[in-house]
Amino acid sequence: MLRPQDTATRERKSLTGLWRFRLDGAGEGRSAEWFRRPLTDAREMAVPASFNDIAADAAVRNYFGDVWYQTTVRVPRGWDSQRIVLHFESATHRATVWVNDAEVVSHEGGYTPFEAEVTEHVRAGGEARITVVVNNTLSFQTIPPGVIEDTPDGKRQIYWHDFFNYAGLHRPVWLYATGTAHLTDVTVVTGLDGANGSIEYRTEATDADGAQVKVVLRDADGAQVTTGTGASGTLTVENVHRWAPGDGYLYDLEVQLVDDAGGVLDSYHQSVGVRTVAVDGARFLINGEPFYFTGFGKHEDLAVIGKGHNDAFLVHDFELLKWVGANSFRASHYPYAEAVLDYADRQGIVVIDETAAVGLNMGLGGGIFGGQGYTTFSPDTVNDQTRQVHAQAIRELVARDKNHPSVVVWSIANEPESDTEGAERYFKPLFELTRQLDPTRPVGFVNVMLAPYPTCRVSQFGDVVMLNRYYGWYVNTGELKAAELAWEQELKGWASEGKPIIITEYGADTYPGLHSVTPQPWSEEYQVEYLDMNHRVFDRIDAVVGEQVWNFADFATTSGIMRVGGNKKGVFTRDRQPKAAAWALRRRWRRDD
Ligand code: BDP
Repeated sequence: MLRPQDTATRERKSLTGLWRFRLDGAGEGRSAEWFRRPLTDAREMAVPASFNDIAADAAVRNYFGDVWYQTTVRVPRGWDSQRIVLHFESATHRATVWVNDAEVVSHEGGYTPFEAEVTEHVRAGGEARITVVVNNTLSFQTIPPGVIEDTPDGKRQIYWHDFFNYAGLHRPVWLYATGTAHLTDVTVVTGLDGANGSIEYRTEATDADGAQVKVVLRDADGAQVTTGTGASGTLTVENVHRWAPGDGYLYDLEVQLVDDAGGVLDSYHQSVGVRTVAVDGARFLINGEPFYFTGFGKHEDLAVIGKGHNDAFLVHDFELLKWVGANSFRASHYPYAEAVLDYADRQGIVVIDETAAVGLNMGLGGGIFGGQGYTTFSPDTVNDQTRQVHAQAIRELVARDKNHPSVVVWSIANEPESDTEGAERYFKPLFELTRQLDPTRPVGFVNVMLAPYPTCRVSQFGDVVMLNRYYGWYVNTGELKAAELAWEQELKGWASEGKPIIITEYGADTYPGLHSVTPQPWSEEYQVEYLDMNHRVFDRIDAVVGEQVWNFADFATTSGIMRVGGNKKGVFTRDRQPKAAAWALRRRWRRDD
């Protein structure tokens, strides 16, 4: 699937704005066919945004079930005899879409795009009613998983991940037009050979019999570098300007479908960063050079709009990443909006890209999330069907993000149970699938503290070891000396495996403005000392090739006695003000400035 673009042959119309919106607590909308007419009893709702925090109403915030969105769009009159497509960048966690009275598409999974051709249901110049039912319930057969429990005061949605289950239409929605003969996919794989670069490209097209593919590569100034013909091929870029961390240099590959007479039937622009990624022993190499990750695990999380994409915060967050000296982040714990990855490409920020497989670990339930007493891998809980859904999530992630130079690792899950036979059986085929889909990038998963060295049975499948550890927070709380000893001992064990180790989470909840002379947990001083302790340990272990603090900013979670207005492990507050730790990290990560 190609992302909607405006090109010489393609045109798109944004459907963002205010839509009609209605909760469907009784679950009657589908059988009553609400899509057939204007939604009654509707309120207005912003798209893109999570719906949860927009209405000042606990019943909306905590709602789970079907919600209905509807808008009316005027199809551009110039789109006569064009192929017209309706495209959603995401719908969390699943959706079914109607155009006027016709059902056009359903999609499972809250963070990847889907679309439907709607040519036969609309008319250029005419109006079309678009209705979407979005459903946000989580079960053992969804990614991420959850369960609905009966309680004395009704049903309750439980899940095992530590962020609020924001839902809705989080990202832009588009109507776009192409010619009948059109490109459907472009893949690029880049290589380096001394001063030269190579770009291997593959294209797919539909209704394009007799048409030829031509490609034109231009540099960042728009000057033509080279051309090629054929549905696939390899281009050589002499004296290539490499894409590198801190130098987001991009070429533009224009792919054209051309008819016999030389007429351009379709034109699509794919940006290309020429770089290589490899694991060599315990080193992580970008362009053949050892790379050390500095940065954070992040979230898509903002006041009021929840997981709604926002360009102002996109730019601001990257400004803060640079200010603090971060060269990378993990798209924890789900695929982020495509605009984020495009921006990372342009800014030269490195990304660990993750599926939404978070919370496949019922052992984590206690204390934080409530749900207890479940077995993770069993025929009744996370099972073969879940694995199919998980596999599809991996397919859609790789299909969407395969061309981003910023993406250097696929993380197929965060903190699943990984010390059991069930886990080993569940994950082995998913690693194989990911490698088959993309043999060019290292694959890993993020290991949890409950499966410390040497008990993990899943890390054997990874090219890199990714660890989330909270020595000095969840264990050895307030005891940084004991934490340092225990942490170093475990890390030495992992280092003996000979793979690169990325610390994908370490962090301490910190209430901004809370201070203590003798650093106590929750104070700004403790967060600084906690990070310093971790850094001393990392600096003593050569196999550690990266440190990503949990978290970039404070974020919303379900309520509970372990969370004070959400998770407070942010180095920045939710509104992006620095805690003392931000300055400390800046001193460490920008020490050469
Ligand atoms: C890890 C999770 C992350 C949590 C974090 C924490 O990967 O999502 O928010 O710990 O407890 O378990 O703060």
